[in-house]
Amino acid sequence: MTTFDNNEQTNKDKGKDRFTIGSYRDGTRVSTGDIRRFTGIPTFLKAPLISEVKNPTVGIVGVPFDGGTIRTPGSRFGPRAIRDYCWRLNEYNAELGVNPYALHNIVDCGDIILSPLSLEDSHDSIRCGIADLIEQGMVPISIGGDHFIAYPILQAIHAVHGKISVIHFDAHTDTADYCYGQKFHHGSIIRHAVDDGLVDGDKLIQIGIRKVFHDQELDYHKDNNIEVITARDLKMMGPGLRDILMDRFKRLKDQKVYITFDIDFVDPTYAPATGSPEVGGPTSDEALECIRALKGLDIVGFDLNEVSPPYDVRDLTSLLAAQVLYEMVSVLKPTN
Ligand SMILES: [Mn+2]
Repeated sequence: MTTFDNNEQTNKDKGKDRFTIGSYRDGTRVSTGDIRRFTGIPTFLKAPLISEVKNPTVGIVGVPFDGGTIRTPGSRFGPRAIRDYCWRLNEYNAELGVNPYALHNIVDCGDIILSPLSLEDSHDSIRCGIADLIEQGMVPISIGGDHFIAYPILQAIHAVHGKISVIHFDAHTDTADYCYGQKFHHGSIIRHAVDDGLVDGDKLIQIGIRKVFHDQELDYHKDNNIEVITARDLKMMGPGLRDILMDRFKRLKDQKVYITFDIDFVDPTYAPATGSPEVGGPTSDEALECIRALKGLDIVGFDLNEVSPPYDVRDLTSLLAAQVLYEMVSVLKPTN
């Protein structure tokens, strides 16, 4: 009977961890460290479900809400597509020299159930859902959905950790005011986070900005001492980008830091599937280096938003988003 090693990185003892062809019972849960990872039920990072783990420490949850989108919806399908593409990942992160699966009890928490017809109800569902994960001892990583989801998440984070620092990756500032007569939408969440006192402006860093809608837009940033690192600034940092950013982040060293990552931060060549693509952005390599630069910070949560699979090309955006998610868990301080 033919058998195979089922773990390409850690299976040192050839006599152990072997399986037999045709064992479908074995294949319903297939981890990232398993060469059969293109099979099995897809979960975020091919992690077990929350119900399968005793003491989960990192909870990844889908937030399939795109009712905050101004023009181009579709990101409600983001969590599903990103789960599907996590089969490309493996366990060991060679760039950072870590195996995040060994440092954390990572679980897939399923999706927050919400109403596509009510921004108000969905706001409450997201806030309560994230609060619940934190209460259970998990660092929450939320997969959108449009960028509106970051606002109720920040409220839940603030309720536990108090005032936090925020690093915001995006092509846009998301500090717009009313739109179609509505105060709350995916382009105004950062303004609300600052105005509500969830984060102080001088503890907020925005990275990748390249679309400024009018000449007064950055006045809000000056008034609130918000640091802006534009896409051009990033490009000028060159190949030493990771170290330069790490240096810039040092001022947040003693703070609790929350990271919000809009996939439109990345150039549409690498991430075409998003509702508000802006050319002139970072490459996929530069985007991953930006995440790696977060290592060492006291990170209390992440979100990854605005992946809109209906606009994808050969699943490029889902592939990148899965890798971004993997880099996120790779920079978290050990939680178990
Ligand atoms: Mn955004």
